[in-house]
Amino acid sequence: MKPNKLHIQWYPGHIAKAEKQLKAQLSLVDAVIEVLDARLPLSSCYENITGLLNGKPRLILLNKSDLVEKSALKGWIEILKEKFEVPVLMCDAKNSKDLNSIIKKAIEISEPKIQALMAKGLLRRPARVMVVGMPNVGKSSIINKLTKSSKTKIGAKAGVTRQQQWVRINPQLELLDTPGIIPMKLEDQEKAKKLAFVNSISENAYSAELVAEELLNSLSDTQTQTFKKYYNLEDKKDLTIENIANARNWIVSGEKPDIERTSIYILRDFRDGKIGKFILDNNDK
Ligand SMILES: Nc1nc2c(ncn2[C@@H]2O[C@H](COP(=O)(O)OP(=O)(O)O)[C@@H](O)[C@H]2O)c(=O)[nH]1
Ligand SMILES: [Mg+2]
Repeated sequence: MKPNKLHIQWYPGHIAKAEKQLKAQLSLVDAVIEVLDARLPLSSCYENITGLLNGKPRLILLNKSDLVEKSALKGWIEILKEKFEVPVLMCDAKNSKDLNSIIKKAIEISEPKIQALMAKGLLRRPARVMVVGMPNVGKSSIINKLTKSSKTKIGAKAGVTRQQQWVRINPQLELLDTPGIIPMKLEDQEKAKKLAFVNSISENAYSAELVAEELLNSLSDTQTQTFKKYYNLEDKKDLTIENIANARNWIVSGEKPDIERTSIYILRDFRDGKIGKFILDNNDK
């Protein structure tokens, strides 16, 4: 039996451990690149990041830009710049075209830190940065792209755990090759739901049916039309899992709509960007 209300669970023990690990990684770098999912410019942000960074500069990347409308995303870039007072770039990690501007910006935001070291009499060294973000936003993809642009692994530095490798991107920039995973504190269930829509939350924490149902219910009128069109659903029919199952003929032996399979397909089609380009956050809250 499925529970009839979506509640996404999390595990406080894991959070404490993740936070500790993230803090250890952050102590090694001059600046961070925070990766967000462009479909959730607000909900994939980590509220406590400024506390955790303790003044370290941050560059925000709105990744998966290929899955949203460019014009809408440009608006969001301005909103985030104003809200957080940090540079914000869009990014498509499936592509290499954004790499140069990311590298350039990462060097730029780290420069004051390097200048401060030099003012203390130290020699100039490359800026050290790391990528952080919630699960599945594209951290590893971005690290891979950046790393491929330069293959110089420079190994562990003193005081660095053996698994932590640094990659020299260019003479001015070194990247930690392991991403910092932002611990999920899901007090805010509205946010948790949205993160589940884009697969940022472990699928063990919820039932596909409830998440698919919430996704369908959360859509704007225009987005609902886009879904109906994709699944060939008549306009007069409501956008429900059952109606989609019937329209697609996803039926279990006998005549019953296969709700479970349909839910999984809806989430997969949505996450793959097959249905359309959607931004799921609103700027009014
Ligand atoms: N469409 C699209 N998919 C992406 C992009 N970046 C990453 N992905 C996909 O998102 C999933 C999670 O990416 P990954 O780099 O493993 O995320 P991580 O958990 O943050 O390290 C993978 O299936 C990637 O192929 C992007 O810019 N666009
Ligand atoms: Mg990863």
